[in-house]
Amino acid sequence: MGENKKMALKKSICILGMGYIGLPTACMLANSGHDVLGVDINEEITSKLGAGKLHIEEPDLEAIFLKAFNDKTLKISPQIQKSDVYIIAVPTPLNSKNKAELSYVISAAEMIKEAISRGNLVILESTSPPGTTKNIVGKIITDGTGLIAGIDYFLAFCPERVLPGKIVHELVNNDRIIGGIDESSAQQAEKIYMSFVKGRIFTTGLETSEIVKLAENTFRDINIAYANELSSICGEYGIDVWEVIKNANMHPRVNILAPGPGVGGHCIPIDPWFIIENSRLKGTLIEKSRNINDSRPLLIAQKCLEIIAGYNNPKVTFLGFSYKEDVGDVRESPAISIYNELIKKGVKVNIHDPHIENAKFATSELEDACRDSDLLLLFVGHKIFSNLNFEKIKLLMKNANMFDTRHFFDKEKLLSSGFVYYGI
Ligand code: SAJ
Repeated sequence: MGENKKMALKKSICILGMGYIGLPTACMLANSGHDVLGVDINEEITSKLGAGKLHIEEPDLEAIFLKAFNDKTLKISPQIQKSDVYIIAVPTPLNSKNKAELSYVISAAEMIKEAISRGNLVILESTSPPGTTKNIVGKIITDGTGLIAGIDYFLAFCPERVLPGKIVHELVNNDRIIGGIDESSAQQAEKIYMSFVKGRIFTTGLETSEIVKLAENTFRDINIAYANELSSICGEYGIDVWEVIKNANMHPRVNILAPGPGVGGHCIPIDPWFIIENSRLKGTLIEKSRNINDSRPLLIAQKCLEIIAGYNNPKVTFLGFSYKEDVGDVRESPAISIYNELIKKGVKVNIHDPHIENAKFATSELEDACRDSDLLLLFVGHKIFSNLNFEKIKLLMKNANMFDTRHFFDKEKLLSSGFVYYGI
């Protein structure tokens, strides 16, 4: 796009929520010719970002943030300002009743209500149950201002689809889906994303786009639940589930995902609940799959307890603790449930995870974490664990047991280093 055309499209954009999605999106838009204001209600976050420092770890984010920050195309504030476009990218966690906690979306919409003018565009990016954009965001704005979505202002839902650890790359290259309350709303939102997205952009209806997002993550959750169930069945037959999956996946239309110690993160374990939140169907496949995946950490903890049964003052060492490989995020990590169960049973637990900086779950250097340990529990296969020296590690341990929950290590190598190997 020529510089002139870019300038003609220049908008003032206010993004509410400076987390894993809002911040990278703000940087992208700020580096694509727009004037962006990043807003967050957490003053610790705004003061850190306002001083030019990141508060989250994500590959390649620092470079795009510093460019936008130094060019002054991205400014940070705890308060909203009048803008052409408002994008809501706040968390939508799950409450204790497995329902969407929409309080952050509600407060963001209430902030927008104070600033919005006729002709503006409002976009919800936060993953939400179907109907949220119109019935929560739209309603708050209409009730507060009298402005009607689709008539007086544009309203769209544009879900993020990026994979933590690859956010910057996927923000640009993934296809996007945009739902509008009407066609012009979808088109207005499309113009905004076109300024940095290289993937294709598809437009559809508002509720359709909301459910598309949930359907994607639910598909993945069900597939993982199937892999987990298959691993239990194969276990009963004494068959290696990894060998089964590898061979089944050679079929051109089969792609079974990997069984593991549970499903974590802020998306896959949550979105399936949003999809059924307002449905009258009972006993859904979606709910059963959730329950299968949620039962995994306890199964893993029980297996650990079986392995260390009979040892005096047993000690287990986690290799990796974050919810998935090569990220430092412990949110919703199934490792926490395994950890709590082992502690409850009087087991001493050490953690070695070079990606994590979390005061609650102190992680130690590899040697310290393995010293006098009875069992290494490979919870997540960070790349950094690929070249561990098992001969050296074995010398530090009291009992050289390895429970590899991800089929990450080479079993033969461990056996020849003198380890007893357990898998799932
Ligand atoms: N996991 C398995 N087996 C597998 C794959 C994953 O047990 O075969 C586990 C992981 O260890 C992890 C959890 O599932 O604990 C989730 O990890 P993930 O890599 O599947 O997904 P997220 O949560 O990091 O990102 C997902 C992505 N969604 C899809 O791939 C459909 C991402 O594209 C979404 O943008 C993101 O959710 C989101 O924000 O919704």
